[in-house]
This record gives sequence, C-alpha cells and structure tokens, in this order.
Amino acid sequence: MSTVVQLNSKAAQFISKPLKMFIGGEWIEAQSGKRIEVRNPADGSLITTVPEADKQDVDLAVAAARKAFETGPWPATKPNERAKLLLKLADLIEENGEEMAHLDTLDYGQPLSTTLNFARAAADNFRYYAGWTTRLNGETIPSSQPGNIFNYTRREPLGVCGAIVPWNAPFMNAMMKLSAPLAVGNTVVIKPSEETPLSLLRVGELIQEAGFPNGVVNIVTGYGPTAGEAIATHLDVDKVAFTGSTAVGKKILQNSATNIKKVTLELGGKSAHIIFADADYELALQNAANAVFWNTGQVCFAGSRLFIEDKIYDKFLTDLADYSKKYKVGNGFDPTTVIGPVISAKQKERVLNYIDIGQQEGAELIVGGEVKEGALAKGHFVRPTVLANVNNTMTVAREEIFGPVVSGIPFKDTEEVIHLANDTDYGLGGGICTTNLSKAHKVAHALKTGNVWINTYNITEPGSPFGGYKQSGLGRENGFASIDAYTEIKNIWVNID
Ligand code: TXE
Repeated sequence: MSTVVQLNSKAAQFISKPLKMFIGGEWIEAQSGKRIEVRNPADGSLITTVPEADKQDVDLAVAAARKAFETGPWPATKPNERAKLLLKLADLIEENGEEMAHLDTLDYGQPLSTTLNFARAAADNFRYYAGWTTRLNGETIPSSQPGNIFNYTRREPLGVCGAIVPWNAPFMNAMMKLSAPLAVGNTVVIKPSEETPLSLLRVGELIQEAGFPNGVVNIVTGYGPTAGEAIATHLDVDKVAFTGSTAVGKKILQNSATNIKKVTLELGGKSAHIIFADADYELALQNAANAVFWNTGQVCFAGSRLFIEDKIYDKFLTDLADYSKKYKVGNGFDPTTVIGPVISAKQKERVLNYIDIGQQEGAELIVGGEVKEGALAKGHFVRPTVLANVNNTMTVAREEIFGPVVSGIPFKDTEEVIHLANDTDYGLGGGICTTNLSKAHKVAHALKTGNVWINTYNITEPGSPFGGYKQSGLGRENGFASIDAYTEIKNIWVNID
C-alpha cells in the first residue's frame, strides 16, 4: 500500500481563496459576475470556481496589454532589465515548483513526477528566453544602390499577443506562450483552458512578485467559444498562439483573418512510432509504452500508431500488453501512480467510444478499457489500452484519440512503413526504433513530421523547435523559431550622404 501525498499547504491555501482574473495588474471578477466550476478529474469533486470571462473582459485585458505596450512601455524596457525579470520569474517558479506541480496534479490528474518535471522545465524555458533578450540582432545588408546607402534591419515586437492554452499540460503549455513573447517585448493576454486554470492564476501572483509592470501579462479565465473567440477576433490583438484541437485551430485561423493576425498553431497528431525487427527489443518496448501512455496519452505527439515489423508483430504486442499491465492507474498524488485520469467525463467517453469503434471495425482489444470498479470508478480513469490487428484505414488509426490507446499496425519493409506513416492528415511527432542508424536517418528524413525521435521519445527542450507538418499546426514554438514568430523585421534604408 502506498500513501497518497497530502496537498501542499501553499496550494491548499491558494485554492481556498476566491480566485479572480489578472488584468492590468489587478485581480478582478468577470463583469457578468458568472463563474466556472473547476473539478478534480480523479474523483469528479469540485475544487473551486474561477471567473467566467467573456468579450467585455477580454476587451479590458486587451486594453491593459495595449497600454503596457504603447505607454508602459514594456518594449522600451532595456533588454538586460527584461532578462532580469524573466530570470526572477524562473527562480520564483522553481522555488514554488512543488506548489505549481500540486496545483496541476489536482487540476488535470497527472502524477506528481510528471507535473514536477513540467515545473522545472518551465523555469528553464524562461531562463532560455531571458538569454535571447540581449541577442535580438539585426543585419546590415550591402546595398548596390548609387550613392552611400546604409541598409539595416531591426527586430521589433509585434504588440499585443493572445495565447489560448489547452488542459493536457496546463502549466508548461502556458509558460511556453509567455516566455518568448515577453523576452522580445510583447505584452500578452492569455487564456487557460476552462478545465485547468489553477497553475496559471498562481503564476499571475508570481509575475506580480517578480515585478513585471502592470498589463504586461493579463490572464482571463473563460470558455473557448466566448473568451477564446473574443481573443482570436479582436482587432487590437496582433498575434494569436493556440494549442488545442485541429478543429478549433481552423476556427482560430479564420477568426484571425479579421485583422491578419500572426498565427501559430500547435494542433492534433496521429504520430507513427516504427519498431523494426532489428531494434533493441527491451528498449523498443519501453519506448513504445512511454510514447503513448505518458500523460495518459493526452499528448499531441503521442506515438498512437505503432507500426511493428511483421516478423515480431504478435510477440511485441503481447509483450507490450503485459508491460502496460504493470503501470499503476490511479490518483496522481499516489507516488506509485503512472497513469492518471483523463481530464473529464466527456474525454473519457470520447476515448471509450474510440475503443468501441476500433473493435467494431475489426481491431482486437488485447488489454485495457474503462476502470469500473473501486474508488477509481468515480474518476475519469482508462487503463492503458492495446488494440491489435489495426490497419491504417481504420478510424482508430486516422483520428486523434487523446487517451491511453495504442493501435498496433504490422508492416513488411521500410518502403511500406514510410508510405503508411505519411498516410495521415497529421504530422507532429514520430519515432523509430532500430539498431541500424543508416536506416534510422533515412526513415527520419522521409517522415513528413515536425519532430522525430530515434530510439527515444517524448523529448522536448526550450532550444529545439517544436511543431507540426500538415494539419498538426502552423509555425514552431521554442528555439529561435519562437523569436521569429514573436517579432517583426523592419528594414531601414539610410542615405548617408
Ligand atoms: O480542445 P479545444 P478540447 C484535441 C484532442 C482532444 C480534442 C478535444 O484530440 O480530444 O482536442 O479537446 C479553447 N475559439 N486536443 O475540446 O476545444 C479552449 O477553451 C478560441 C489536442 O478540450 O481545442 C481551450 O483553452 N478558443 C491538444 C483550448 O481552446 C477556443 C490539446 C483547447 O480546447 C475555442 C487539447 C474557440 N472557438 C486538445 N474553442 C494538443 N494539440 O495538444 C475552444 N477554445
């Protein structure tokens, strides 16, 4: 028997007070006075409520962000001063990392080991972008014009950036949408998912404590079709960064057309994980499980289509099923838990429905499905699920399930698996397990996907560009790609004579 860790006292204190939105440096209610219930996915209980913002609240937040941008003025703050603030915030996130992790585990159910890692990674992300503040170099360009022309470029911030965040790694996803824009001098209006607002609201307090000027970061809590849409359509928002479903991503793109906002989208995936017969077998097994079951499969780059060379197909899937049975499904505050709940009753129903559809279309359920018995029955738990005899045309191989479900698909040779892996609307992640490095690189080059992991999976870092081909997204986050996405390039011509 393992003991469930008690909720950290600071996290408990945070959720016991009335939570408000952070706009223009003030903590305020929604103008309508309406509130949203925030529930614990591990047992369905009510944690707290947060304001339900709509268009008028977004208008206030955008006005505060605009003021901080134009007259604050955040962009004119010296780069080394902006760096200091980002580094201070990184330190505060690290010092309060346990509290942030507890808030996320409470809010979206994943094990503390996962949410603690995200808290550390978020601090590192701010440190990485603090480094960019003093490196926003322009270019001098040789001119062939007659006379004496000095031709140079400057990188300038875009203005007010909207950020719309999902629930599947709430804290980390939100921090990635603050660090880069703030480093280069933008101001931000950010909306967490209605399912998981807690850790971001706490960061609002840390932002105040770090000493960021009022209005540089504004946090609105609200639903997607109201508050989210108000951000995407707003005429005074210069950019929107969105992580979420492809369906909503398409709406964001349309809504952003109102004033030709810059847009970056991190959307869904149906990533291929390719296991060749010459792979290190134990490593491949571990990778295959980790690639699709980590974060309860609620990962946009989850290796949910598992292509296995036909020579080892039956044995590998049976062994994977045995391996996944060892994963403890449970409350994220239990240190032995590996698989937490999915986010909501709706998401659980969606995942279970896909498992049914898979079987109706001919797949075989080797292991997994709903947890119906015991204390976990009250929460939104789904066991690691392995489907065999899947082919690439079945619904479970085409659509993003976003739960702990893997579809095993056999293949004969390299040419066939490249074709199958690329036969999808998505292109976010991809994995290759083989001991033949030449084959690994050839396949990696052939995959139409933004990220490929060879003999590993699930690694991301602040310095590495992350994003998708095809309907998995638009643009990249992290690395220099984010600097590019959050700046305009201005070209200036000077007649020196
Ligand atoms: O996502 P939504 P949902 C996928 C995954 C999942 C499915 C549904 O397949 O099963 O989407 O999840 C805001 N204008 N991903 O319904 O609706 C919303 O408030 C502006 C993959 O929760 O896309 C939230 O903040 N914003 C994914 C955010 O969008 C809108 C992560 C995500 O919600 C909006 C999450 C609108 N019209 C789900 N409608 C990934 N790429 O990692 C909603 N939102």
